Amino acid sequence: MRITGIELRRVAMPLVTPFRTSFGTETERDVLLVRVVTPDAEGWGECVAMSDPLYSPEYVDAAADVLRRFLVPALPAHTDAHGVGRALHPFKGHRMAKAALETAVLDAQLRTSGQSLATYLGAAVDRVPAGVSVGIMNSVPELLEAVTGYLDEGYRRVKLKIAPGWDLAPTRAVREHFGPGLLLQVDANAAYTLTDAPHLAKLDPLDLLLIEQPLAHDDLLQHARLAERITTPICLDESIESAQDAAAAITLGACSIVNIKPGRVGGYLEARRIHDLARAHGLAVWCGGMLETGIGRAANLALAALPGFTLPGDTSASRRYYTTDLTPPFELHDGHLNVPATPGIGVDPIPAVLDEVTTSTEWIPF
Ligand code: NPQ
Ligand code: MG
Repeated sequence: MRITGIELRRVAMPLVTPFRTSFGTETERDVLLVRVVTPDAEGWGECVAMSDPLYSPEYVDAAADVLRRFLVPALPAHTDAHGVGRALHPFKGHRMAKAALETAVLDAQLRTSGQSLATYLGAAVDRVPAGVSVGIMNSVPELLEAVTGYLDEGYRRVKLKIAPGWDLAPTRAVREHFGPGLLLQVDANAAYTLTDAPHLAKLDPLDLLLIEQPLAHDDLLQHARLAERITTPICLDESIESAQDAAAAITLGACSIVNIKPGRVGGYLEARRIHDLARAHGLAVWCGGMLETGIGRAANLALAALPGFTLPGDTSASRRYYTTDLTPPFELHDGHLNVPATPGIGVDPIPAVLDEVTTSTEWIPF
């Protein structure tokens, strides 16, 4: 496949409601899109980096910078998704930027060959159950009202964001209000330390599916220690940036479940390697979310359709985050989202919407 040029496009997407986590509150999603142009097709990739380096060291301006100065110039004019991985390998880190570029190339490649991303990755199903991530609220009644609304929409699993001062009481309230049948889990986004183990152990009776990333992103060892002191299964998110990290976590006993986010691990090919590794070791995986627009959401649904994704993911409907999505909106059907079946990621941005939210574009010729 010959690349004729690559566009970097920044878009500003207002969120339907502020999203609060242990690391901050977001009101607008600042998204970097990569568009790869070839003679036969265009491909899209969405960079999941945030404006500020709060979730991980990456941030949008840095992703745009490394793409324009290093990653895009390193690509051969004739390449495919595996070739992108090889060309970018010498550059350390910047997995979110790499993922966006590799995904755009993969999308163009699959559109050219007429194959869907789901089929290419090895999808086993054509729809996936939808979970929802619920931000930190000002009060328990406000939280119960929000969860009620999501359950009324059909969501099959609820994840509560927690932080010191907003953990036991809200989680217990949700469990008591909605009963033992609710699939419930929590996400700390690295807000605790190992000295909090006795406190986190108080979540044990609440029958949670998992606790996600309780400790620091760069501390597998402490997670392994924590796993011996609580019964709630530990799931890692921020700590897993590669299949190598996943292998280390499994060996150490740092987690029994992995949240796979293609952006965080450098793309869909590495995401599939983690899926394969986890499956071979009997660990469950699920597909995380980074408040993607329809572009990233479509591709995540293809991944979430793989057979090892045995827990519902943070693959929510478009309207969970956006009043107007960049693509035709993803909607819940009986608590599920359909996996796109047309070539590549299976969706296109709506030109008028895209123009409306674009804040800058940059064309890099080949
Ligand atoms: C997580 N996502 O699993 C993340 C973290 C997260 C759906 O809970 C802007 C951009 C705000 C990305 C807030 C969910 C964000 C963001 C939270 C990602 O840890
Ligand atoms: Mg998380």
